[in-house]
Amino acid sequence: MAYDFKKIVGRFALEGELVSCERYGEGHINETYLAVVNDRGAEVKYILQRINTNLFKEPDKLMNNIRLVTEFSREKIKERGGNPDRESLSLVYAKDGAPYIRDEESGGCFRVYKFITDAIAYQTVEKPEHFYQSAVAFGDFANLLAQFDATQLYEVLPGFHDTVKRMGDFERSLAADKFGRAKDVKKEIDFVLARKEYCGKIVSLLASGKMPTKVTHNDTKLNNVMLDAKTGKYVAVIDLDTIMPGSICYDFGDSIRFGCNTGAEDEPDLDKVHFDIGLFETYAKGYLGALGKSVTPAEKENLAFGAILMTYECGMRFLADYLDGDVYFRTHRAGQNVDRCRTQFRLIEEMEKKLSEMNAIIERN
Ligand code: ADP
Ligand code: GN1
Ligand code: MG
Repeated sequence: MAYDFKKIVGRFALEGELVSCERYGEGHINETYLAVVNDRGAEVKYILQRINTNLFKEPDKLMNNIRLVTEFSREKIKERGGNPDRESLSLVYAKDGAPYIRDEESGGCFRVYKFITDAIAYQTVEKPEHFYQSAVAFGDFANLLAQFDATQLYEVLPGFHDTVKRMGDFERSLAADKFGRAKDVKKEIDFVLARKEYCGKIVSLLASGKMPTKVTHNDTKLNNVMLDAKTGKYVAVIDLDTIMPGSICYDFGDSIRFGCNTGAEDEPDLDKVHFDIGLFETYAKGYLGALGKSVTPAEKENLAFGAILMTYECGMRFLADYLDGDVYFRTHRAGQNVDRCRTQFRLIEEMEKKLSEMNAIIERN
């Protein structure tokens, strides 16, 4: 789809003339663009995103969450003497004051963020120190939001990490088998079904109150943190679409799922895909160190299991999306969602063998 970017960017309260607007980043959900503006001779960058409204059906509510969270975190960062434009995702509001616009021509909903300069969102762990920094970033982010009034937040994607619900969705995709693809992924389907007992564990701990429900990020991949291009230190946590009530076991687990993989999330050669327990310890140190005493015993007991659960959930979602015809996660080639689910299942097999070692690491950190 070709958009009239000049017109779209022109509706936001920013100075200057649009020079270029190109696709950017490797997110699976939104359409992200790097917009470069010439402001009286100086080039200023912005992130323009078309919000995925297939998924976020109520952009008003989504964007109100993001407005509240970013305004809150900007204030907190100012209080601690930091630079809010760099250390927090910062919205550029539309000229009418709204946090996003609806483009009449394309029907698309667009938002603009200030570009976080001199920082990188890594796709894989190139240095353990980077992974450590992402752990501290998500830990600090959780601390920052601990004082945020969660009742203000709308649950944009209800049951996002409710694995019992996710299993229901998976079974519906399997029963429908819309494209006759189930026969090609029998082994993968059996892998999911054999582990159904994983689904209810954290959900029921939260429901019974044995584990606290907290404001969580819920999409804690390494490429959702910006690290300083020079020092490698963390700068900001980004991708705030999924901030909702949840468990820190989800946030911890999702970081491990992505970052402790020695291969890419969609690596077709499974010989390259292993669970790196050294990186697990690196992340645990950073995350638990940042969270300090706020972690409860029930959370601590389930952090390592959370890594298996989040990997299982994500693998199940990739497989369900393959069965549904690749409609949810952005794909660039045929079979990419199958490759993605296979890497997740390889990681699970290895984590299952190392669960007691993983728990021991959590214990000593
Ligand atoms: P998605 O929801 O599709 O994952 P993200 O919000 O994570 O979209 O953005 C995709 C990518 O764009 C990020 O991984 C990062 O590389 C880049 N990005 C997003 N926001 C910013 C920002 N404010 N400054 C610099 N880069 C950004
Ligand atoms: C999506 O938006 P992105 O690429 O950061 C997805 C996550 C998955 C992840 C798998 C809103 O994250 O839940 O874990 O892909 N986000 C949403 O890489 O569904
Ligand atoms: Mg992202």
